[in-house]
Amino acid sequence: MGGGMPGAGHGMGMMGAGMGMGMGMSPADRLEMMDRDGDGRISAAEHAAGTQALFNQADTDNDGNLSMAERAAHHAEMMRRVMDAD
Ligand SMILES: [Ca+2]
Ligand SMILES: [Ca+2]
Repeated sequence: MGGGMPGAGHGMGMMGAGMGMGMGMSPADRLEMMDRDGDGRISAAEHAAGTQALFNQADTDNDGNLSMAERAAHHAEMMRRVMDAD
C-alpha cells in the first residue's frame, strides 16, 4: 500500500499508530476517521477525502477504476474486519 496517492500529504495515515488494519471498525469509528478536524461532523470535503481514501484502498492495482473484483475484494475485507471484531 501507499505511494501514488496524490494529495494525501497529511491527515489519514499519520493519526494514531493503534488504528487501522486488523482492528474491527464500527461505523462510528469510521466516521471519526473521516472527521479530520474533530468537530464531530463530516463536512463535504472530509467526506470526499474519506471516500477517496477508501477508493484508493479498494483500487489495489491503482488504475483509477474499481473493477468488480476489486469491489468484491474490498467488500469482503470490510466484512472480515467487522466479523473479526470481538
Ligand atoms: Ca469535521
Ligand atoms: Ca483498479
